[in-house]
Amino acid sequence: MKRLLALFLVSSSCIGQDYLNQYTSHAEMLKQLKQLGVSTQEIGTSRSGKSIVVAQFGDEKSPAVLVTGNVDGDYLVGTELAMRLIEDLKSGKVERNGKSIFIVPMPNPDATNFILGKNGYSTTFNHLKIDDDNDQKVNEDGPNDLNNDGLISQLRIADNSGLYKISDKTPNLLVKVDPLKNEEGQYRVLNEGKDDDGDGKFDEDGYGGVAINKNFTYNYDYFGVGSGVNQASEPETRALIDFVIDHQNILMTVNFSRYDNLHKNWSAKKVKVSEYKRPLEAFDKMPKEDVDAYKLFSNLWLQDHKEWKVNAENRGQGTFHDWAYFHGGRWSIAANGWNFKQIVIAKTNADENKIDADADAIEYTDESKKKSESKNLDTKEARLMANAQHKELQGAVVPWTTISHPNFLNEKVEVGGFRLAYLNNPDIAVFADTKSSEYVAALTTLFPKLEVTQTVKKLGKDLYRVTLKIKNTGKLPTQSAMGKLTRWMLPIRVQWNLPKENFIGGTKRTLLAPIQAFGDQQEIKWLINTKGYRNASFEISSPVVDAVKQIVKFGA
Ligand SMILES: [Ca+2]
Ligand SMILES: [Ca+2]
Ligand SMILES: [Ca+2]
Ligand SMILES: [Ca+2]
Repeated sequence: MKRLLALFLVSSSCIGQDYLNQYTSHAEMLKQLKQLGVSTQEIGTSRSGKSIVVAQFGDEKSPAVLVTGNVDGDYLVGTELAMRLIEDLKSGKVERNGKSIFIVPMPNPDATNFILGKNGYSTTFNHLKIDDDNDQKVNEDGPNDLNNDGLISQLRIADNSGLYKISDKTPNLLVKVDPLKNEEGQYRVLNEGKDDDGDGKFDEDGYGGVAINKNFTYNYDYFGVGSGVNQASEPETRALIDFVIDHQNILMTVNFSRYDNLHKNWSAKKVKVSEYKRPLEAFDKMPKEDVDAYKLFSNLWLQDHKEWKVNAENRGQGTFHDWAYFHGGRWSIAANGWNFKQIVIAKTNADENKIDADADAIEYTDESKKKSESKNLDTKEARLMANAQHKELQGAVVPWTTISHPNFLNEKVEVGGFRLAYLNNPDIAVFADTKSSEYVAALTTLFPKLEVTQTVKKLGKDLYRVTLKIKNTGKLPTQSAMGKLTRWMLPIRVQWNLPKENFIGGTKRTLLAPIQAFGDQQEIKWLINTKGYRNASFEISSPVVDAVKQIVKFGA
């Protein structure tokens, strides 16, 4: 709904309309979920009391995928893709193949609403009032709107020792100088602000708080900026952790975020779990067994997003997606919601907006590519700049204007450049063709699936041997190796309905080692005293695998 509105605005005129209004606020999210008639529950509230909701498709206990949008806070795109998935599931545009899908579209509502608030200052922090720089003052120095245009953008200060210069090809764009080419800088670049409390530091203690995507327990950044007083100190963090722990049926999480582990997978150990040296150290890499699954997740994504040029980190410190795998034991995917290669530059303005052949633009070049190619690389900033111009996006890129700055009285200071939120969150038409909903739907086809064949043999009076061949015909193993290690993904269990006394060989309840994907199987035998029973039944299941129930007939 929001998307339709945005398309309308862009196609007619958006003069005077902050382009960020295209993005969904907390109140709008709740309203849209209600209008769609989606089943939701509150799983927690943010520091400022805003509800964190999960939308649920399918039942509570079936094998499931958990999708989160924008745990980061400043990656508003994530929420849009999560809302798009909810619409697409509701309308039947995408299937879930009998699996359940849980979606938390806005896990960090305080940061989201702050960005969508009065000046669009981009933050990852929740509303907790905290003294970031230990000067016994709280939130005393955040960014300032120095040119009173209602936006927080950038400052550039004329300085030959600065790291930035004006692009030869795109005059409004600053690019980094190449020290190896002995290029001279023209500007220092800072965010728009001043030293409000005179402590010599700029914007060191602004709004909030704790960055939720730095507050999870795995690889936590102790005393880091925004990581919180301790792991999982925040209600938003605990809401997600509790939800995953309470739902053993979540096989995987998909996180639309600033991180990406699809274009570049996590690194893996060279050995299998069984070869790990004891005592086990903290798991900094994934075990060898799990590599193929992540390749599968990548390949599915790359089918539709191969041309993307992704420089995002594949892991962070204290992030949700790292936690979900390395502590939670679930498959965990981090995917960017958009890429600058999606920004199409109108051909009619080709000369004005020409952005290729910009040899200055080295900031985003891929060093692994050949040198000759790097000369033709365009950059995220250049395309964003061209897009803002072409679409006349209000509040995305700001013309440079000179101001008098209290901390740089004798220097030439200008305000302008990029509004910081724009660097992560473009005009939403840009990511209209991200196949995010289709991707999540495709993931639901990968789940492990059991096929069971039974052989019953009479060995004597009331004595039978039952052999079960349990095959996994799915594309993922029945347990991740990490899930087995952390014990947060449960093994397959075979459970009989006969009393335990009737088992002469084997047991009433049996836990199985992981069954690998694509047809791997295990064979298990029981010796059963059937006295008093003409048949029995068993159930084979785990929270992440659909149960198989069969009856075994004795006699005949
Ligand atoms: Ca302070
Ligand atoms: Ca401003
Ligand atoms: Ca201070
Ligand atoms: Ca200060």
